[in-house]
Amino acid sequence: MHPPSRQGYVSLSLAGQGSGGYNNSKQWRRQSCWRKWKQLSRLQRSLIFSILVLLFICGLATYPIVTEHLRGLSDEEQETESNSVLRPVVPHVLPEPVRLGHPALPEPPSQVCKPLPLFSEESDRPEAVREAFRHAWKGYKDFAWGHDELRPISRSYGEWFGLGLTLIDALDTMWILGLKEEFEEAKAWVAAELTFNKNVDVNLFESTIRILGGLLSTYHLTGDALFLDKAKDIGSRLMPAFNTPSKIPYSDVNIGKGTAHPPRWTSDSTVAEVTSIQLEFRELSRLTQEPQYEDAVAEVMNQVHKLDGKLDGLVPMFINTNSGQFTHQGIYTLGARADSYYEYLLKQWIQGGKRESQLLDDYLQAIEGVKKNLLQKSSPNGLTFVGEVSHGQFSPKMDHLVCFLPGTLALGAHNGLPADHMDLATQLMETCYQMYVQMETGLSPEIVHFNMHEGSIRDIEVKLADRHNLLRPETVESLFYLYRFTKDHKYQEWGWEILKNFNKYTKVSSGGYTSINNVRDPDYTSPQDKMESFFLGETLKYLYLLFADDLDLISLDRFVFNTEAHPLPIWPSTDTHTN
Ligand code: DMJ
Repeated sequence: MHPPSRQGYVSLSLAGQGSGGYNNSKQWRRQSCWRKWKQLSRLQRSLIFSILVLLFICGLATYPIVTEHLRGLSDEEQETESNSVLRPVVPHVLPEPVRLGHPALPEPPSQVCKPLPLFSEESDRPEAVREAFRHAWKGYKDFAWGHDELRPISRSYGEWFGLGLTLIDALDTMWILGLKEEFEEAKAWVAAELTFNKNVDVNLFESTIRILGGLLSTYHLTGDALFLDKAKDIGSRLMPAFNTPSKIPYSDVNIGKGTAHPPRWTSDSTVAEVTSIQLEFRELSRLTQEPQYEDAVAEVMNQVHKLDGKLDGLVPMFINTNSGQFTHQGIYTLGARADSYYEYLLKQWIQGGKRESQLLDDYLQAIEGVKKNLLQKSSPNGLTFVGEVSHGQFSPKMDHLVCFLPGTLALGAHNGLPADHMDLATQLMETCYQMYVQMETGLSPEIVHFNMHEGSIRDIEVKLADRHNLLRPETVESLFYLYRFTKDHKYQEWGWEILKNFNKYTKVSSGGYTSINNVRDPDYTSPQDKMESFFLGETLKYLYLLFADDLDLISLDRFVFNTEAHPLPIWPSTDTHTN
């Protein structure tokens, strides 16, 4: 039945159609609508037409207001969520320290690492690093202030030495990034709270590179004597470590009692540890004009220089504090326990104005040793990598730690060492980048193994136990050096990808970033609940310097970075040596 069609009335019927049975064909519906339209009077038709036009105009006019409102609502929802669900109010100083290794129940990963809005502007990459730093700092400030490390998921902290390690490690980063407010807060804590008169055992190497190095570098950047005073205090408290039969230092020092000892199970120290404290102690001597610091660390270098047991300049991993000899010989690596020995040979030579030829000779010989014994190419794509030798057998294993090497090689070439060092640097840089891009999260695992047999399907393999990422800096550190020396923007692009993936997979919504256990599963990264101090001290600093427009910011012709990314001055050639 059709509605009555009378002139002067607008009547639309939406009721049942026609008398025939239900016909759903499009054609029937089209015809039926058209028939109805034709049955309307001219007045009815023009009225409907005008209403539609009016509705269309109103819709256009109100669209921006409506969308604005919706956007506002969703922002509010997001804020409510982060405040009430993911960000409970927690006092700065928590009553009970939470021991590392016993994490509180983690939240499901979807909530823990929920992707946050990344950055304001892709184009402002230095600002994106500042944002990342602020986010990391917020977590530290809210849940771990004055303690060693943030545990971002349990919103608590972990102690290692009980000396505010993250805060000290991050001081010069804040200065370089121009985060004045944050820097002033941290400085106030150093002035009021930081004391080394504490009955605690600290690791000589870690406290030298992070605390002594961090304080010295902050002193140089700011000129504030507070940091030099603190540096002198910790430096002198570390000296008992050198009271050993061989003068090769013990690994641990009690900075309150003034006693030192090796680890409980051995009288050995790690070679990288005893040979990577020199930049800092030498600088302390120069500033204080007190030679004992430099003397102590120079003695270690002189002894290591003369020792038997090297393989073409490559050192074993352990050295005995009684005999002063290498122990557990036969393993040669550029990774854990040996890495920064090589780095500090070159950097001491640069720091001292390129005059100490023994350091240079040892460095050059070691790089030849790397080329001869450790360098190989992977299959199928021929990536150049640095493996290990274990009792005469080559192993295609490479730690992420080895990725400091491209940067160090490039620094050497920049300082006049052979040009083929730069070629090797660019090849290894590509490999380190591939260790990131070939993973499902775009983040490198701690250790990789390279395939070498012909016909391999992929170049890189990762063992189950090696799939973690600790927010380490070595690759972005090398990207920084390579970019500074080549100006090739691809290195900035690579660093940008890495930063985006740190943001995507390791950023914790309530503040901070976390190490993860599995770089191979983007859906279940298995957060470890720990933000290492070097993420703020090194990783973010190198990323910032990689993106900075000013290529002279912390010029590599005036500063040398210690192994924890704390820049120390290259000594002016007019400087008199303390020795
Ligand atoms: C840092 O403490 C230093 O870079 C050290 O030389 C190696 N390990 C960490 C970063 O990975």
